[in-house]
Amino acid sequence: MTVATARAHPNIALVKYWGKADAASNLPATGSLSMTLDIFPTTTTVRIVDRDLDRVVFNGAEREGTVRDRVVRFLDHVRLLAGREDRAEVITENTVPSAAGLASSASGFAALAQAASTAYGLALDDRSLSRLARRGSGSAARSVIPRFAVWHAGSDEQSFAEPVQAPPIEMVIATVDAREKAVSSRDAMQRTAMTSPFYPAWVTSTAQTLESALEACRSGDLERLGRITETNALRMHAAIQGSDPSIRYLTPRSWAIFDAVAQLRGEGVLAWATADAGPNVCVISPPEHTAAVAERIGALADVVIARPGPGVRLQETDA
Ligand code: 2P0
Repeated sequence: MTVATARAHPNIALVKYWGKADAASNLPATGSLSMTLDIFPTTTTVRIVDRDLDRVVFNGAEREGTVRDRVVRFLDHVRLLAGREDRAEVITENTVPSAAGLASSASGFAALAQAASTAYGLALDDRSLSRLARRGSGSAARSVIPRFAVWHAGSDEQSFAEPVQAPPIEMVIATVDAREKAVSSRDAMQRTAMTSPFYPAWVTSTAQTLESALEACRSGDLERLGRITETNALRMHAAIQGSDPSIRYLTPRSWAIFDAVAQLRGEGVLAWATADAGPNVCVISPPEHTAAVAERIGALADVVIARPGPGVRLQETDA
């Protein structure tokens, strides 16, 4: 096959990935746990072409510079695996509204891993595909997997994501601020590891937290998983804020949402908040409580509801 199209969705971590054991092959310092969303897919077509250079088109615009370089480095790895040298055209349509503040690197590199490996004639199993996506962006390893995924720390061979069973959860995503963040997660992760005195405690505690979260998943203990999710996110932000120079992603509006979620819990609504490397807040709840969460949080920010979604899939290529 010389052309392939694949689609993948973003994921939000319940136990976060924040820090690398190895930057070259993108091995995480700790494992993480996530929900793949059913909204905002990224669709990528990779076509082998008779050209001297790779071509990268994102939402209709040809890209040069760092975005293209990162895609070319990824294609170089696929070519190494496939023992090929021919160039490719990569056409990506990303539907994450920039206003939603969700990163597109997870869905983007998951879709690219599937499309590129197929176009270059590699038939990868799920583990190998997740390991490949990991090299593009750590969190992309998890977007290969449907619904809920655990991404393991360890060696290159060990560090893939695989499915886990979890209690029924939906997510209310609150957009607090859609502007591009001041410090990218890749840079902030590195600064945290290099300068935050809380980083070693973050790594040690998160390894234990992941074990507890997996236990909560196995026993279907939603309340335990919810508490773990909120605590783990706040610990990550504490470690980030401990960097020098300090980085602060959460704004007063983010904290207002955390407060509203705590208030909802006080009223008997099961809801827990998490936030990534930016001010937006995601709130998990069982399906029967999602409407109450969306209504309360919707008074503070724009909200959209996400449910557990599909893993990466090949699609028909148009034209
Ligand atoms: C996560 N984040 O677990 C964490 C929580 C953001 C906050 O994974 O350098 O874009 O490409 O491996 O995957 C964002 O980091 O970083 C991220 P790279 P990535 O979802």
